[in-house]
Amino acid sequence: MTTASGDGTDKAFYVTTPIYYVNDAPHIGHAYTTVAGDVLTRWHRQRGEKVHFLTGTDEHGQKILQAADAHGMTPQEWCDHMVSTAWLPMLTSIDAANDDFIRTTQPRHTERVQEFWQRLYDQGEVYSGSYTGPYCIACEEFKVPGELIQPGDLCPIHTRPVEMLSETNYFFRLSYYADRLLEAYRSGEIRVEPESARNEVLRFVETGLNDISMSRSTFDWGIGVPWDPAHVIYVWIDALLNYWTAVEGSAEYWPADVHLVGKDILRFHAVIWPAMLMAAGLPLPKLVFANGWLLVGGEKMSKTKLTGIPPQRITDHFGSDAYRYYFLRELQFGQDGSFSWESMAARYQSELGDQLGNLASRLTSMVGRYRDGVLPDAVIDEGIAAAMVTARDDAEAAIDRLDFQSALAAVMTFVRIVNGYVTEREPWKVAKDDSRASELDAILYTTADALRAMAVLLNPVMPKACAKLWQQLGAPGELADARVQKVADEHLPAGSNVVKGDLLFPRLADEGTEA
Ligand code: ME8
Repeated sequence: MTTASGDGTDKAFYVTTPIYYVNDAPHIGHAYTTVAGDVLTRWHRQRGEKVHFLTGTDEHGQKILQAADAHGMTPQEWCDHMVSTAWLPMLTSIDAANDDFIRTTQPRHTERVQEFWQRLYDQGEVYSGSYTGPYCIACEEFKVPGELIQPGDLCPIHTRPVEMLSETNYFFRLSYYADRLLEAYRSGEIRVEPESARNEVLRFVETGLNDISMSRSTFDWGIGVPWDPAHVIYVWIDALLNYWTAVEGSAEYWPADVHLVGKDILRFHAVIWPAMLMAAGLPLPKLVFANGWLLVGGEKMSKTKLTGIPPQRITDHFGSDAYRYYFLRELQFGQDGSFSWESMAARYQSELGDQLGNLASRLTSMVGRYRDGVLPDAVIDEGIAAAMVTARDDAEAAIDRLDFQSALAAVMTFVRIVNGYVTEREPWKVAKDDSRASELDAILYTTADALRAMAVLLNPVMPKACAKLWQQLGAPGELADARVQKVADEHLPAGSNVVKGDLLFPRLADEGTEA
């Protein structure tokens, strides 16, 4: 059953990722933001909320045009090729459960973008003017001269030379919205997180805003400016609208609850986008959350620097569950953090294999051996029941802060506590003494019920392993219908058929875990 989202209305909890450029194939940096969005989405679904998760691709602009040219294709052919061979398969390899996938070349987007800008033009929000400044094609953005890296006038994000671009085109009067933006940040109408991102945005807007050019006339791969066919709409101004066009601006979804973005595109989302919405008289997204850089060997992963690792290289070896777990457990969401094959392998073995997987296999074999696979009737140990409540409460609170690392730490602490409980109670010794049968029943029941709770709490992160665990425990009903809020109130029924199935996280050969 689907109920309303947490705010008591029928509006869905609406989560978005950036729409990614299709000039190249995805790497683990893109998958990082998408995994975070997916876990947030699945967590809210596990609460029984109505959720809408959007991701997609950004297909216009010079960068895409250049990539298509370099491959001898038309831009549309190139986009179609990249979406079907690289971007959609990426979602499958990380097991993303998005509700929609928007492409900015789809008519549902292009038509609404044109309507949106025609309206703003008619209202006098747009004027014709000219601008000259340093432009980075990789960012598709004019740079402020002071932020360029010297010597050589390099883009601070891509460390490659910018071009001087001089254009006569249309401008959106962004400057007019500076005060209203500051007011919206201060009142909490739009939240920008983490704190470092909020401070950056405040500092940026407090110094005053320049109007921004919203059209291009030197190339034609874009959405036509409706009142002037010689221009196309600037790719960013087109792309940002995807969050709104994808849901047709419907009040069932809009405003978005969370825009997840990388910190490279924070200003677009926390400054330009809300100003566009203000100009159109539309409600602002509630939260823009900027994740940090994913670093590899100390460097930001990047397509342009050719340091990108395709997600599939990791999921092929470790599986999608471990992939999803690792990136959210290892890195503090909102801060920079490093990926390495060694730390991935270490977490897989120690936390998933030796802790969670081992606990499940110990329990299922013991119920098989000592109770013929039938879960005995008993009451859950009080200490474990209390630890279960703590794990749930801590994880719930952490998810509401988008602190995935602490949420997972809370659940894994519970896993360690239960492992410790089993080791301390020594059920293998208790089983040798028939007069202690009810004590053995209590240990088996407590452990099985704790594993049930782990399946519910970890399902948003590791859906495949949790489905297996649910089935091995003989838990009733669908895992998807087990509510995270009730995880400590509902219990496994006595008599459940417990089966020892495959190991949840089998030991892996070293092959493929190159440094
Ligand atoms: O900017 N670490 O698309 P893009 C963490 N089309 N996150 C990373 C990352 C890294 N090393 N590399 C990429 C665009 N990301 C625009 C967005 S939205 C209306 C338009 C993630 O293909 C992060 O979310 O360059 C970053 O913001 C995004 O990918 C950039 O993807």
